[in-house]
Amino acid sequence: APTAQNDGQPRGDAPAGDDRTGTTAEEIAASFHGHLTRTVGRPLERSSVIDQYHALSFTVRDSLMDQWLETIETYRQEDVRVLGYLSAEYLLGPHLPNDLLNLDLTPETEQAMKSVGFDLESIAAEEPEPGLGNGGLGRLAACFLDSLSTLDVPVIGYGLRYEFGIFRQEIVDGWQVETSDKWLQFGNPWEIQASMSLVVGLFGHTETYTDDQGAVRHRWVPGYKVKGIPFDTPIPGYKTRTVNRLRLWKSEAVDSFDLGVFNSGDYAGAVRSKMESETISKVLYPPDEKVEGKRLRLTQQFFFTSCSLQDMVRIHLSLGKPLEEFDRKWTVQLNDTHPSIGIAELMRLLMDEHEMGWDDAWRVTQTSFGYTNHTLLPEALERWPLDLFGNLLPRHLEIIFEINQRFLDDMRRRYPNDDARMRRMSIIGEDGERTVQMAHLAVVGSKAVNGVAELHTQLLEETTLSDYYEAFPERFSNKTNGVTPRRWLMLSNPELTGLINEAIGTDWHKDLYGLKLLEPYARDTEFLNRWRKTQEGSKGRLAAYIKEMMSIDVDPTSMFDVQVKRLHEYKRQHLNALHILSLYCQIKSGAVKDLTPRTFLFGGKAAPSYTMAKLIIKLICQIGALVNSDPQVNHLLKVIFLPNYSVSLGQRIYPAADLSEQISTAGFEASGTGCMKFMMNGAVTLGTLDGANIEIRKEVGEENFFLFGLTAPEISDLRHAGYNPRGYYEKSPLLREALDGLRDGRFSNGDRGLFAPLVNDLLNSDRYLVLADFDAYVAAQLEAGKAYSDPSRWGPMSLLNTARSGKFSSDRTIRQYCEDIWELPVGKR
Ligand code: T68
Repeated sequence: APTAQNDGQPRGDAPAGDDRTGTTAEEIAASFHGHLTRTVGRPLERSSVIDQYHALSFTVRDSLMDQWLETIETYRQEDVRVLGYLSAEYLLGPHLPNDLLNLDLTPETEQAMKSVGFDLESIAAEEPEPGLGNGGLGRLAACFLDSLSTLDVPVIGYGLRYEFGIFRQEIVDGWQVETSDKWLQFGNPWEIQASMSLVVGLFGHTETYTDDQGAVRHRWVPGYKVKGIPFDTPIPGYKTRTVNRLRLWKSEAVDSFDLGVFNSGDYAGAVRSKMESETISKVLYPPDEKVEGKRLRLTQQFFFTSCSLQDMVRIHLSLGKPLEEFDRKWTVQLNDTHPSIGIAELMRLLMDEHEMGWDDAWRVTQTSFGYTNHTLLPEALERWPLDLFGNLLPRHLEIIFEINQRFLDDMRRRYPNDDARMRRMSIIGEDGERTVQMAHLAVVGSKAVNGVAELHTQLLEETTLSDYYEAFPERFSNKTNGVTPRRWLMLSNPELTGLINEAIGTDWHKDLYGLKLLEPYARDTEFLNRWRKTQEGSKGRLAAYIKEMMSIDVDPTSMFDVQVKRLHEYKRQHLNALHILSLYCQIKSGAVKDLTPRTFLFGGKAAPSYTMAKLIIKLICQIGALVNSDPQVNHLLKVIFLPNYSVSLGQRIYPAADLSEQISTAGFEASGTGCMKFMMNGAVTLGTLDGANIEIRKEVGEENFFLFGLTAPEISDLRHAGYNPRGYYEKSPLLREALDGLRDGRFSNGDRGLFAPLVNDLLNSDRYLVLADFDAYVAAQLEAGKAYSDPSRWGPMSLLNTARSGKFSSDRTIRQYCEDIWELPVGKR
């Protein structure tokens, strides 16, 4: 049972009227001064920038609190339906500048800081980025929260409060080196600890007993218990009074210190339980190319999911509602399978703790959940070994067995004598080691299943989940991803935003389709000149950053060709690298003399255990060292690997990009979201027909997109027919020159061993068909270079990319989830 002192919701009287606290520069300065002296405890004259950052953050948080309380109070009084968004990751990025933008207080705050002799930008630069996510999936959750608040949709985002987020990446001698991310070390002014806690069980055994009414019931007797403590972060919408909450759970020992053990002289033993419990929310798992059955990972997933569902049940009961109506009050979205254990946990809570029968509990559960899939890679689908699962969560395994049995009985009636189908559809995998297949549990236990781009959803339906699609076609739908234009255009690119506002006003801030009004300016030479000047400004600022961080000069008038994303073989950063090597060889041999000058920019982290991805980083850095120092080449080419790619670094990069590299093997990138940020900022895409690229090309028009490569069906046919990469190597002189050079140590000071694993893999297996697409990629690159050198061609292309990016706002995505899955009204406040 929850040990809540209150209902976990901060209370307070909602202020009437529209007045916010501290909305003039004078009020902000006064509040800042107050926090600096009274909260932080430093006199103005002797305060450090980090002190100032804390004081200003508390100032901004104050102005969020009234609206926060008001939002909660409104939700309570209007008894609204609420979304519980469950995600193991939230890649939020810095709060301060974003919250100021959403509160519409940036100019006043700049002025206030100036009045006390400080600079807002330098203060904001002190914020450690909350990196509680790995990449696209975590960043999507963060964009969704911004859109949900902006559209006044009631949501609680639930997740884990990792003490250490995604590792920091340093590049040492061209190799990735990981260091830990101590984002909480100086405290986090944006979070508020709620005065309550919940208890989560682990391990132990199950029992069957007869209750007072003579009914046979089940219960779980956990062998171990941990406490979940909620930390809330306010999530303001853009120019709305809605402030939703992100609730992240920290794990603690139920009794942090065993005095009995301590008194008996076992000092280490006395703190062991505390340490073991706190380990659960200690560190974010970096995703590997292959998911591993690690018990701590399942423990993390169960811990935050159980806390979150218990919290929803608790709030539900505190409103005096029966649990039979849980699915009317709540809609629960699973961001991938990481929280899908919630399906068994809600069943357990309803049946074992609240005495509901199976059928009612199943109806409530199945109509509460929705599941979003983010990957087709078979090795990335979560499967837990049965013994590990049953040891940690014995009652949940029993429940899953029963769900599976009832489900398969049902299927056997629909598909008699089809054992192969039953084996394929079973939640319990029987190929090799027996496993719990979480994607199957998620589909069986949800009312709705969606993919994240049209192609991805189609492939889910036709391949990975085809049996389920056949059985329940009505459950499936597509929800193409989106990104928030507030952070990814207005905040990261204020100069372009200003230019757009001047031309078409500001309606697009909340309805990105409004950018369509820019289209006529594609024929306005004067406006296009200003468009280009604005982009050159962003490129100049990125060049200055590169100079400062890496002491390398890059030419802001060169074409900025950018690939930033996690390192993975399917994303094919090595295809990009091979093309650069080929250009280098052609310049050296004199085969190429004039070339549109290019700066190739890369950024992204490799999973620490992913050796090949780390070798690809080394390759890019090695090419950089070679090219950047060669006077015969470096006026035409520069190659930069920007270390520690993150949300804040992304905000510097997207506005400065001319060309957006989206070159994954068709059929492998579920959606991609970086592609959308580039497009909004006026970069032109060079890409394959994969993920959201297809929809980008459809929106922007094929004449404004550089397409290359095999299509998803072609890729799959080629693989089935028996793909032979060597054939492509033998046919393409450019490819041969680049790969031979790599193998012979031409680019690694004679070291033949260094890139041998990469070359061998490409020649002998090349799972992602890099060689098959190489020549087409080179041709598309040539075309893009030519287009860039003609401003009268490039200018309209760039502008039309921004003008036609309206579909890729996460506001559109959220509206679709609200209408089709969540049954939530949008923008009613
Ligand atoms: C990404 N997935 C997809 N996964 O790769 C990308 N995985 O195409 C899509 O745009 C994005 O999701 C949003 O839908 C991920 O980012 C992970 O980060 C991840 C984390 C843990 C375990 C497995």
